[in-house]
Amino acid sequence: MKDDKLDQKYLIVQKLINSEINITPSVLEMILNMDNPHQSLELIIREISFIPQFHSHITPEILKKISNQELHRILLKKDQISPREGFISKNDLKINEKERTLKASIEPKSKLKNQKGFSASNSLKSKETSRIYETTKSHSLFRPIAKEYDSDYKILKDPTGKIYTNGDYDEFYNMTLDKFRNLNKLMRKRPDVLSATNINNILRLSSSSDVSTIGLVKNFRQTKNQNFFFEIEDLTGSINVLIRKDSENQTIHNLFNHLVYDQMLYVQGTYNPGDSRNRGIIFADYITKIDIPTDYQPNNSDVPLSIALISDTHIGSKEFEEKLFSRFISFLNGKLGNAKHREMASKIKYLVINGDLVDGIGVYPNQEKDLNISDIYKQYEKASEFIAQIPEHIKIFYTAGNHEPVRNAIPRPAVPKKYCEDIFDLGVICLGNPSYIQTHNVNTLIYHGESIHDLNMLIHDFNINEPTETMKELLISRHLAPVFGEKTQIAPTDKDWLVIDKIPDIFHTGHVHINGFDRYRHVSLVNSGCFQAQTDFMRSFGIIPTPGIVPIIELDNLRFYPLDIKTILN
Ligand code: D5M
Ligand code: FE
Ligand code: ZN
Repeated sequence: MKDDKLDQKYLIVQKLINSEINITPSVLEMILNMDNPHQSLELIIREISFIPQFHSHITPEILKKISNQELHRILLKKDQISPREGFISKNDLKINEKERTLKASIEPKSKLKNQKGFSASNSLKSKETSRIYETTKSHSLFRPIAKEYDSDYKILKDPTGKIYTNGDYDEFYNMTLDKFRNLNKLMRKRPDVLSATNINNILRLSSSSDVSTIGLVKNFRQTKNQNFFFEIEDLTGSINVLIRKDSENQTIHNLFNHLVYDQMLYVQGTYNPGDSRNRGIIFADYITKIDIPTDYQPNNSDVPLSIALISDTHIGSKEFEEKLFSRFISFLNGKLGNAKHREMASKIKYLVINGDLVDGIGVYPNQEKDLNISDIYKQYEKASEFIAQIPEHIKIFYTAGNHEPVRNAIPRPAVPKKYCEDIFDLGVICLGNPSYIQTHNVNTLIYHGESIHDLNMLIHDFNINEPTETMKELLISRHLAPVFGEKTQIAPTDKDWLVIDKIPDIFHTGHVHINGFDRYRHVSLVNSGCFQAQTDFMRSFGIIPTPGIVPIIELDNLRFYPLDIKTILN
């Protein structure tokens, strides 16, 4: 081979590496034999990106899909080659079965879906759904890495089908019992909880003693002298607790400031038995909530994939930000933004839609005037039109928010198939609220966020603009709706589905329509904002939503990017 041909070959292979395209030796040779290999290659790349079967390998078979005439037209138009018809004849393009594919692209080493050959990936696709398979129509350089990997997920928890309730007293009782038992178990895992006695056993003591116990907060107030007074109860009784305000410990002040009824506390101190006039009381020197360990180590994936988290699109509402949402879908298809955006989109393997996908009907009084689609089936039809445009290699999980056509009380089952059959058929996994999923080893707790407002109302430090602060308190409580009897409707079920027994790696909420990103003890906290502009209802509350910002989390290192769709240039 002449030196300049070797150089050409080197440059062409480099270009293919940069474009993450594989090529067979015969096609490479064919291109090198053209008059202007570089321009020809570019034309071929552009043209084959329109071929649905093209994945990431230029093979004779793929070239065959470009009709002779078409290829001639492209190549001749630019005067690239003399019309040496032979090289694109059917015979010349016959696939050589033994031909080895040149590894021009840097393929991930493990868990490749198509390790045995590139043809496998095509056959794996197309069965499951009718979502789009090729995402590269207008961006020949968009080759999603995520397409190279099989999805690897588990539904760890989904209340759907397990939460029927009659609303009777026994069910409330059983749920509270379950809440107590589970939270008690979690509290006892703390290393500083050495021994904890039943409250009834403490009440029986007749002399002053050192004690420790665990209970749910029944009452609390600050006394005249600004000391903190609590009453806690367990399954055996209730007891008063006092902790001095002059305690050195700032965390006690924070704990008290963030206290709500029904939260679980561990109390350690000296018990002073009562007398005929006063009940016994614990003078506490140490109090704590359950919390999560300071050294919690999150799980991560060993493959470079990402999860995108959205919620509150409110399709059917006049305020649905349709253009913004379409832009997000273009982004997922590698058709929005620059190379960096395409790289980000390329890794997305999972998408969570955390409730309020549709605006629903009859969710609040006079909702009709806020709707431009007032039929729930048509709202879902519209939703499925969008979802159908999401690349098929992205696995979608959809949980039920308070606008979905399903009961309002939590835990809430998945939207019944009769409403969203099209979405089911597109391979979307419909789940209840809350749900727990595992994607490539990373655990995500998906909760719409109903109780966030309750905590914001009850705790001065919290407000709607900083949802992750409230989310931290939910984690510290190890419960998604720690306070009972506020605005959040909680359905009585024998098991308390709202206990956070398993520490999530990602905790995802929506509902407030305001983005938030933070970390708490290595747990990623995300509120995914919305795709709905401010409604009259929000205006009346002074709520300023943050539509079009999508949190994307890399599963291999848990780094997150708040992708602001509004600011991406085309
Ligand atoms: O919630 C729409 C918006 O209204 C969102 O910003 C949360 C807010 N919202 C919802 N419920 C409440 C309560 N109970 N108090 C205060 N603010 C609330 P959506 O669920 O989409 O209708
Ligand atoms: Fe919403
Ligand atoms: Zn909501």
